[in-house]
Amino acid sequence: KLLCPSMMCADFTNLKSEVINLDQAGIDMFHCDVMDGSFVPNMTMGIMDIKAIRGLTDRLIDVHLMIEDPASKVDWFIDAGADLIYIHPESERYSIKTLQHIKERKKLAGIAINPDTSLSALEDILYVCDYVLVMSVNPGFAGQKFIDFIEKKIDKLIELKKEYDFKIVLDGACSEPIIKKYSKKGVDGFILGTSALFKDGFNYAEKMKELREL
Ligand code: S6P
Ligand code: MG
Repeated sequence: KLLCPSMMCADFTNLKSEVINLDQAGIDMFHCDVMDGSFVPNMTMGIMDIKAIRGLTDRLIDVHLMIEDPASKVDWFIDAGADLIYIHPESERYSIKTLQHIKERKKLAGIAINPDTSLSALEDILYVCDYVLVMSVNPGFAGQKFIDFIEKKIDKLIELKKEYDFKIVLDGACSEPIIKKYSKKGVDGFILGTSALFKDGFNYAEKMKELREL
């Protein structure tokens, strides 16, 4: 399974050692949450943070864009060093066009789906997705409660994986029991925030070993 630390949960006063420690602990992908204070009621990481992380690691970096009008900004994040960009179809009228643009730039393209959003209107978009990020909290903050009814969406997506070629990643309150349950079902990856990795003394190497074994 893909284990992706949510960098907004890291200690930014020590960003360099956080990146190096997480890299050495064997994480798969650095998850960078970008918010604009408009699509979601918060602001977190930006282009400079992504550039800084890019300079410190060869591992994959994904950027989760929780912003209005992502089409006009995806290039900024690709130029900053992102390998995978998630856009929200809720804030992008031409998702397929934007995802194709990401792929033309030789990067991985993903959609992120809010708990409110049903899959029924999104099926055609799956043709051009390398990744689908299912939100199991309302986007904006770490440390929220897991929204259980997204399980139905996950089950449908696991069915749809037989027809389309994408990976499913779960984002929001991914605790040990959730990771265990959903990886058994067929979810490919998990975003690790305060529920699984950034806690208990922050020994990343030890925690990552535990999480791998789940
Ligand atoms: C939320 C963001 C997420 C969180 C992550 C935190 O808007 O997209 O990536 O950072 O879910 O994890 P946790 O375990 O604190 O909920
Ligand atoms: Mg996220």
